[in-house]
Amino acid sequence: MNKPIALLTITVVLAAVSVAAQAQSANRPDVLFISIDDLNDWVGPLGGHPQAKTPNMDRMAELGMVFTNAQAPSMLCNPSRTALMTGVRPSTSGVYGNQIDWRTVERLQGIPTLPRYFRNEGYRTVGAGKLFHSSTYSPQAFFGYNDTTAWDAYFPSLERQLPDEVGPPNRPANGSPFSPNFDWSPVATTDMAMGDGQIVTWSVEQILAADDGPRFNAVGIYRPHLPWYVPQKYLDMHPLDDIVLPLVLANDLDDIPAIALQQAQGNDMPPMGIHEWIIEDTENIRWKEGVQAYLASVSFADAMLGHLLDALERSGRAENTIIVLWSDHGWHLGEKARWRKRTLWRESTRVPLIIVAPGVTHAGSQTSAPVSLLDLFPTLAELAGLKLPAHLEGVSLLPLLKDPTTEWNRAVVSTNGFRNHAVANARYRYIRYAEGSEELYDLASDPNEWKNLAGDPQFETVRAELARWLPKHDEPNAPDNTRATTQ
Ligand SMILES: [Ca+2]
Repeated sequence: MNKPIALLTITVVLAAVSVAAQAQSANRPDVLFISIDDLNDWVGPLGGHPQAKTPNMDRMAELGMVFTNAQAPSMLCNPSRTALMTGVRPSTSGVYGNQIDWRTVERLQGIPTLPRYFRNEGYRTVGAGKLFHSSTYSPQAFFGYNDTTAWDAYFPSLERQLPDEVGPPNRPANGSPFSPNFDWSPVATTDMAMGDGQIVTWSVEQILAADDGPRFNAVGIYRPHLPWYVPQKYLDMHPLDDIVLPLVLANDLDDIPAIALQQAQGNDMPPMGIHEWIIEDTENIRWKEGVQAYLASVSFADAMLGHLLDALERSGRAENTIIVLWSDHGWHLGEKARWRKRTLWRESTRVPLIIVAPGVTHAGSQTSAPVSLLDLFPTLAELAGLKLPAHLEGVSLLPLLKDPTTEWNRAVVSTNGFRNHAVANARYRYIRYAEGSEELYDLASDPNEWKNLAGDPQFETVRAELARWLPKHDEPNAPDNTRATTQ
């Protein structure tokens, strides 16, 4: 072969490779990545509360696949979100609390976060609202730990993930003795003037924007995070007199290790635990008001989701867009005499997870296979046809998305601080605390986790099988290095 022909051949080959790369990039699916903060299983597709009204989550469930046994990597915003976004477990990174800026943690240096990874691969990445951990805005407050290298555009800004919003004139409006954040109230404003309304308005513009190439649109909806301020119409959807309270067993805590109660109580605020204050009102009006306000906040968040799904339909790109909806952890509203999160019980660890992947998922499908939010990074990378980074500790859910009956002999771990873990498989949940005490629940016969079976010799094989999945390594706490205080 003479030289000119060789050069010509090389040029033609290079051009062909380049065209192929562009074609591959152009064919890659878009991703619409939606998180809803502090959303527990009180949503239509999971049936955690009989009065949940979430028509848009129901609609999304009809489009794709619902995971009915999805577990959070941790039960607090920062460790859960950091794990999802980096693909690294809390027990590997040492990020267990909200006071740790993951960006400075040694073990996570050089690891691309999920949106950064998609950006590196040629995606246009845009984000709005709380995606990485962030506290509400105030002049003194800390803004959060966004990956500022991950985005082509961000609302309100790379440094500030949450916009201002209107609250009631006096806080707390519910008369609670706790921080002004533990509050609920109707607010006299429109949906789109709310913080989430502003986030969704901006995100809808991004979804409708005409541009070429694959895009990764991320939207962080903040409600039902406290405070539960929503327009009155959402409270009207859940009349106070009809509110059904969660089931609570009177002596439920008698078979729980002392360390579990200490950890749960440590998250309440002095001088009195939240649940004590709630049930001080023997008519249960406070409890009903709290449940009503949470259900109303969930319905508000659902309405926000509806705007995003509508925009995607209008954009003409729905047929080539993967939609994923997730929450960072659950929430107690009185179950086990607890409010808030940060426990290893199912109310804290179980999260909504819905994935719509055109051409992959089947409409209206669901699976009870145990999965973790850690699995989202590899799943989305594989769905987009990208090479999986080596550092990921989750697994791709693609086999389940294709076929919900795929055999799935896995168990997944949720972590609440150093060496405190819960392990969930298809039927049981096993909890082990740092000092060695344990809980074991059979969800098939005891979905409320009332009867601790950890000491029952009949379940020794079950206990041992679950214990096998505990992390082999527990990284010590990374040092607190910020002023963040909210959850
Ligand atoms: Ca019990």
